[in-house]
Amino acid sequence: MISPPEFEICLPPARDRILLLGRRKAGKTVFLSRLYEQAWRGNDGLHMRAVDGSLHETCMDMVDQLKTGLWPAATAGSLSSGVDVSWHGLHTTMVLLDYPGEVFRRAFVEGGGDDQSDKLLEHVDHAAAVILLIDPGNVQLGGVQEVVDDDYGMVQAVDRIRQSPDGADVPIAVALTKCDEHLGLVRDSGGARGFVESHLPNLVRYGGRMRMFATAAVRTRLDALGQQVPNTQHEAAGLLDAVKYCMKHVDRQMEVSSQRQEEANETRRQQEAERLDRVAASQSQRQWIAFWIVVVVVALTVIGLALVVSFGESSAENSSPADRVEVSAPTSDPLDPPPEVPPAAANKPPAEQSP
Ligand SMILES: Nc1nc2c(ncn2[C@@H]2O[C@H](COP(=O)(O)OP(=O)(O)OP(=O)(O)O)[C@@H](O)[C@H]2O)c(=O)[nH]1
Ligand SMILES: [Mg+2]
Repeated sequence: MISPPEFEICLPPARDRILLLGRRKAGKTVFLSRLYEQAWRGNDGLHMRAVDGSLHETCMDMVDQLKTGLWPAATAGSLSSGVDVSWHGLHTTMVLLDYPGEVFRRAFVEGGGDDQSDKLLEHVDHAAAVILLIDPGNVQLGGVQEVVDDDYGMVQAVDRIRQSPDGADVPIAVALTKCDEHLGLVRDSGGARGFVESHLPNLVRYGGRMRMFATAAVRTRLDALGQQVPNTQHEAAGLLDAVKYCMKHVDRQMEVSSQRQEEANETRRQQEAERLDRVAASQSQRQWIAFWIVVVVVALTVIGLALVVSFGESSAENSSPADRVEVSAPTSDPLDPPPEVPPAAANKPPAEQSP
């Protein structure tokens, strides 16, 4: 029986996806659908095509809904889809992912442990590029718990990325969302970088090299009831720039990742071959040992039998005269004088003979 491998090579996870990370209401769904719609049209050079139709349809439905002045409902389930991305001769397949913002909180603030947040962490470990979606309105005006998501939660996320294999070079773009509305806040801090540095200094400390973008997936207008509703008449701003920044670095990142995978596969193949060699060697060693045991046993048996036989013969030869002397009745030599008859026997009259 072939024993299991002695140890496994731990392959670094393949980095094959652009990930949008953001808390609840950060603007993930609006960002993703507008980004996809813009890139699907491809006017700006960057083109995206969902591999399966569901993401394409969901994004287009969402954009349609925004056009009618409706915001999306909070995302209930996770949606991920492969997307072919091409830009300036670079072609990559990536996974775009949308999920409920609560999952982000559970994964990065509450320590995970449930299926959905574990899945999100797995996506993070496979990220070739990450876009952090942060609503500046939440950072500056949100309650403590809401700010914790963007401050502590984001720090946890970038730290995980930076500490993971090859994570130091994963491009991280920080997209400040809803800048149609919050542009004033961002400007007051000296722009997107200034805003992040002054309001989220730990993000910069743990994230290292990152690029900040002020983005607006839609503009807003007031409806008849005085509510802010989406206005899609203007182009989205900054979405494609964030993805292009990622694309510039992602190619190299994915190359390194696939090289590592290849090297790890090669090492694993070699170790497997060595293990099989060892198994075969020990099997043949065992067979030889069994063979020699049989040979020795047979040889000893033959020698033993031969000894018994030869001992029997020689003892038969050696022991006959003696036996004869001891066993046979003593014979008298004809030359010997007749044995003396005891006097009583000599005088005894001969027994009467019957007629
Ligand atoms: N002004 C403005 N508001 C936006 C924009 N994008 C999103 N919003 C607002 O932010 C809200 C949340 O946006 P979503 O895209 O649903 O946020 P999300 O991150 O997907 O939220 P969950 O699905 O709950 O995690 C929307 O209902 C809008 O009110 C934008 O580009 N500009
Ligand atoms: Mg959503």
